Formats: sequence, structure tokens, C-alpha cells
Amino acid sequence: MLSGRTNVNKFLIEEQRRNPALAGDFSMLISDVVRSCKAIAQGVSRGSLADVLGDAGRDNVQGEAQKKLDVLANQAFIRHCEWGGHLAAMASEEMEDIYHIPPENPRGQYLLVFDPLDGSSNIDVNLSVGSIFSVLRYPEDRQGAEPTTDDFLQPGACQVAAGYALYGPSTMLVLTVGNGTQGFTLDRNIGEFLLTHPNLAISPETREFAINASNERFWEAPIQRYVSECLAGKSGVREKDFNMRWVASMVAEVHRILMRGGVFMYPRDSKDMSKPGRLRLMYEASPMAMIVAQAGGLASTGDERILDVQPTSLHQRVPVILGSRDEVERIERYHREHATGEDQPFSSPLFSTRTLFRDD
Ligand code: AFP
Repeated sequence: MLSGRTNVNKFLIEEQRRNPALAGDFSMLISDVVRSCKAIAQGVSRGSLADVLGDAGRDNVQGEAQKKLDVLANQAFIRHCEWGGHLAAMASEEMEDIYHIPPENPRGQYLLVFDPLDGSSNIDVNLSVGSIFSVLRYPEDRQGAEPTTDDFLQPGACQVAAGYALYGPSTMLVLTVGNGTQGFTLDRNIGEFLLTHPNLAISPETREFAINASNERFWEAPIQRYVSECLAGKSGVREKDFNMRWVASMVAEVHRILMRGGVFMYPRDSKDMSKPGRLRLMYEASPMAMIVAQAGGLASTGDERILDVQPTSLHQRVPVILGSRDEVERIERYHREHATGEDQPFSSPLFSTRTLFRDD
């Protein structure tokens, strides 16, 4: 039976008509990405039945153990997106260098960056995971030349589109092409993503935050201040009680924030000084920042907006604070106050330097 809902292809074609800057085969490129996500959803949902769980037996470029599904999901993106003629090159969390389109296929005007399976430590315990993607333009003056890593190093503000697929109780696709953020649900009966959550909007206020609290001792001071104020609840300066969540899958956390507000933090910490955060800029932080910003929220490192961060390498890490606007702005203020020393505890000279209360 026809549901009357817009499917993702119709949505894309209408967006492309509305915005002539979405040149060439833009809608067909996103359709290829969508097909990759459907294939991954199928593998994830079959789990043990398809023998896709467990370690692949090797590490990725980050030195993290690859899961079998990490590898399969990476292959799904390549297989579905390399032949259409819409891409100049691809890059992924699972590949050290950029992926060149095979010479037998035509090249297109876009670059695709993706995390094929984010939150993959959740796979073996059957919890939500997702795929994240970002579309950039292949610089015009480079058309025809062999793509290099430098072509990818564009700040998030240059993204043409960003999205994620969430493989949860239902499979959802959340997508922005720069005109709001839209949510689609996979109807498995007809194999299509249907628009179920048009124009998602993140409430500016929240009483919910998400952070891996086991890292507390390593957090930078502004985050320690923010979280301790949330934990103090009604009896503290915030004068309201907060709730906390941690799924350890960024896609699931961002999705919750799009649905009911909240703030997600993976801040800079001192656990490993060589890493300025855990999350990757180009295929985690930047696409999520665009999705969140298009839904009225904010994404920041604490010191600058994530969409403004100029990448210097493909697998660069970055601190991430995103979600409800008021909270992210507050955390940015705490960073500024820390930089100027304004957040130092107030110490009154009354009791230590004057003799008024001393027993001497
Ligand atoms: P994996 O994809 O390696 O499981 O990492 C997931 C992730 O990048 C992000 O999705 C989570 O928010 C974060 O890492 C979880 O980190 P912790 O392991 O510190 O909870």
C-alpha cells in the first residue's frame, strides 16, 4: 500500500531543483551512499546469522582493532560509490590514504568522506551503531588532475551534504544538504527510506548530557566545571537536576539529541597528550556539526566552532561539544573564562590577611 510519504530520491531531486549549486549528479551520488547504508543495515541486522561479528584480526590506521563489519561496511561504500561517475575520490576511517576511483570508471565533481561503521565496539553486544558521511566539492581548479589528500582538507563549512545512518531498532537516515536536517526511516517492506522526521529542530535548552565519565580526571577544567555543575543539580548554580546518558556510539548520541535535545561531549583530555580528543574531524565531527547546526544546534571544540576548523590531516582528531545551543554556548563561555582566569575560585583576603578573626 502507498504510504504517501516522500522517499529519499524524490526529496533529493526536489532539493537539487531548488538549489542549482548542487550541480551534476549530486542526487545520484547520495542515492549511491543510501544504497551503501541499506546494504550495511542488512549485514548489521543479520548479526551472528551472517557470521559478520567479531574482530577482523587487524588494526586500522588509528591503531584500533578492526571488526569484520568495519571492513565489510567500508567495502560496501566503495562498491556502491566508485562506479557511478559522481566522485573524484573517497576517504574513510578504515583506509590510511585516500581511495582513487579505478581508471576504468569516470570521475565526478565530489569527494566522499565516511566512517563506515561508527561505534563498532557496540556490534558484538547488539547495540546501536551507525555510518557517517560527508560530501565535499572537488575543487574546480583541480578538475581533471589526480586527487590528493590536500583536496580533502576543507573545513566543515565547505560541506555540500552530511548525514548518518543509524542501525537501531529501526534503521534511519538523517541527512542535510544545507537546507535543514531531515530524518528518513527505512521501510523494509519496500526497501526505501521514507521521510518521517522533516525539519528536525534541537531544543536550545536541555537537562541531559552525555560524556564518558570514566575520563573525568583527564578532562580540561571548563568541562570539569560544567559537569560538576550539572551533577550538583537543583542544589547547585544550575538550580535544576540533569540526567546523563552514554551509548559509546556517536551516531546514537547525536540522534537522541536531535530527537529530544541534550549535549554530547568528547572533550580534549590529558589521557594521551598526543591526541587532542578522541573523535575524528573529517568523518565524525564535521558531518555531525553540519547536521546539528542545520537543526538549530551548535558544535564546538570549546574554543572554536567545529565547522570552522581547518583540517591539517585526513585522520585528525578534535575535541567535540555539540547539541543544544544554550549549553554549548555556556561551555564555550567556560573555556573563555578559563583562558582569562575568571573561573578561578574566589578567595577573600578577609580571613587570611586581616587579623579580624585570627586568634593571635
Ligand atoms: P568505535 O567506532 O571505535 O567504537 O568508536 C566510537 C566512537 O568514535 C564514538 O562513536 C563514541 O562516541 C566514542 O568513540 C566512544 O568512546 P569511548 O570508548 O571512550 O566510550
